[in-house]
Amino acid sequence: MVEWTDFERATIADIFSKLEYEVVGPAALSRCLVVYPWTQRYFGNFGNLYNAAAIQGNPLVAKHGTTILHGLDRAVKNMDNIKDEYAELSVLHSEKLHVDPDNFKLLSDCLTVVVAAKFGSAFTGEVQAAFQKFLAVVVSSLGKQYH
Ligand code: HNI
Repeated sequence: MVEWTDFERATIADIFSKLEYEVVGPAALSRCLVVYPWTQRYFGNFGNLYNAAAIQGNPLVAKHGTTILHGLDRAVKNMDNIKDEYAELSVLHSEKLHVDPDNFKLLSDCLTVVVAAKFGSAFTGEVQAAFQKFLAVVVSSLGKQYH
């Protein structure tokens, strides 16, 4: 059971309330596919992922990036029970999609970069610490089915 301080709860709620999911989700997923090209292997049915421009302009990448942000929103709304909230998604990613769980961390780091760029100086060390903690719980919960 993860303990959250009032500051952490308020910070996570504040960050997500200011994110445009249909902008940030596609930006984070595109960045992950560009920076860590082996993650492209799971999206073989997404068409053209030939280079960074193709990835950034790919409508299926954009749609799926938005889906991922909505997936994260479920954790934001249920911070005291993220593991149960993600039980089904963890099974899906491990048993059906066979996504290597190391990739959850890579995607979450790309999301941090995108969020940091958006918030600029407001993304202080304390804010980042809260955000990283939240993402670490998400990554661990999504990976639960693997261990
Ligand atoms: Ni992920 C489908 C959430 C990381 C590959 N993923 C989903 C769906 C959600 C989701 C929600 C839709 C499920 C459904 O249709 O019922 N994924 C998340 C979250 C994270 C994450 C919250 C981490 C922050 N997924 C990843 C990573 C990869 C990944 C890192 C691969 C590198 N996900 C997939 C694939 C699908 C998927 C592949 C199916 C996509 C499709 O539409 O075919």
